[in-house]
Amino acid sequence: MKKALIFGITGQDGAYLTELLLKKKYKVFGIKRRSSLFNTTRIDHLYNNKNLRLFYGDLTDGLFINYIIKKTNPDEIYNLAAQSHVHVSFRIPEYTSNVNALGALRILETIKNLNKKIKFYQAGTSEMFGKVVEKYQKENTPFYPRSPYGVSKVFAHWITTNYREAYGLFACNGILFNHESPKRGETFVTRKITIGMSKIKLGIQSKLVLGNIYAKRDWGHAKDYANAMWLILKQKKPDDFVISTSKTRSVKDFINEVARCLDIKLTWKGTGINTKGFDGNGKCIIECNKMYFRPSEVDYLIGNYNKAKKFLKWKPKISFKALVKEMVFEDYNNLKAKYKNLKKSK
Ligand code: NAP
Ligand code: F7E
Repeated sequence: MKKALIFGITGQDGAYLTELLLKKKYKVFGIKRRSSLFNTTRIDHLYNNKNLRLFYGDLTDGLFINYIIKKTNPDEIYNLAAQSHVHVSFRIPEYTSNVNALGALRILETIKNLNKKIKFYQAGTSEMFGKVVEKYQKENTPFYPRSPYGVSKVFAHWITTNYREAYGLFACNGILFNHESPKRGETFVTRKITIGMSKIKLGIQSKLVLGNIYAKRDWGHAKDYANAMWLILKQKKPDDFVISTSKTRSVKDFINEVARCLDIKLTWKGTGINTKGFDGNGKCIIECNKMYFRPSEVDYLIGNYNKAKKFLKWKPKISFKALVKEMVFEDYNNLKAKYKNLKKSK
């Protein structure tokens, strides 16, 4: 039985990857952080699976990392743990770097010292391309990160490459473009929109306030992307892969698709930060505020996933429309049920 150790198991990707690995009959060890509230909601449905075991731990704690890798001695390690919010990284750059950059180094150094046969996956990101220097970003497109988050991930990328070249580790970088799902964190823009607009439709929120709605992203589904992570470690030789859909859309396009799913007749007026969205009754339901703008922004991302297609036989299966529909359906129905129960209990 293959053993996998997942750092970041309680996050969006951790949940999809755990489902996949358990289905493939892996024994899965996962690291969860100590928190004053429950933080295992995304994997609670897997709790009774006898092949899943969770440990408390933190990527900032080198002693723990050494202990847990020694104890579990996995075949594969997936490093999905990160302070993953770009805007927040401007406020806590040192912590972001400690977790995202040094965290990866701590794992690699332990693998090097304990068991060089362990395969390692590093969760890299399109944010490394930042102010893009090529129309379609691929594995050898130069990086130009635009946030402490992006910079921390560039370090993690190159230290992974360095340990592969210097010590012969089976260490791989996935360079994943934005991927979303109903399990997406609620402060990322897609989930903020599906929740906010569902609440507006249900009459429990009057307005959705956003930042730069003209930024463009290449959005895929997290389930497809978790599958790519597993395929990357299945290769004969360690390598790096871009995972994307090769389509780009603005945040405004995402809002329009959500409005369509919720049957909200949305019209727009104004430009730039003064852009406003109105419902069928002429009521302003969307506006922009400077507080959600970043000190430096990534305006445009679109990936070229040809290498993954060729070597991993991977391609995205879930379309943009299906992704938005699934997210809206989940949020709208859960909020409707919650709101109904709240009304009853009053
Ligand atoms: P996420 O939902 O924010 O999950 C991050 C995970 O890391 C959570 O389990 C979190 O624990 C854990 N974590 C945070 N700080 C930690 C620490 N100090 N020690 C141990 N664990 C810690 O992120 P995601 O969307 O699943 O993304 C997974 C990985 O892929 C991240 O590294 C992210 O940077 C990267 N990535 C994401 C995307 C995307 O579009 N989703 C694209 C490219 C790359 P809690 O649950 O306790 O917070
Ligand atoms: O922002 C704009 C914002 O926070 C997307 C992380 O998973 O993907 C994610 O990073 C865009 C940006 O994702 C709001 O300025 C407008 O241009 O959803 P986001 P992100 O920054 O692209 C990459 C690949 C990762 O690796 C990261 O870990 O939307 N935007 N208004 C807003 N963004 C947020 N969060 N909130 C707003 O109100």
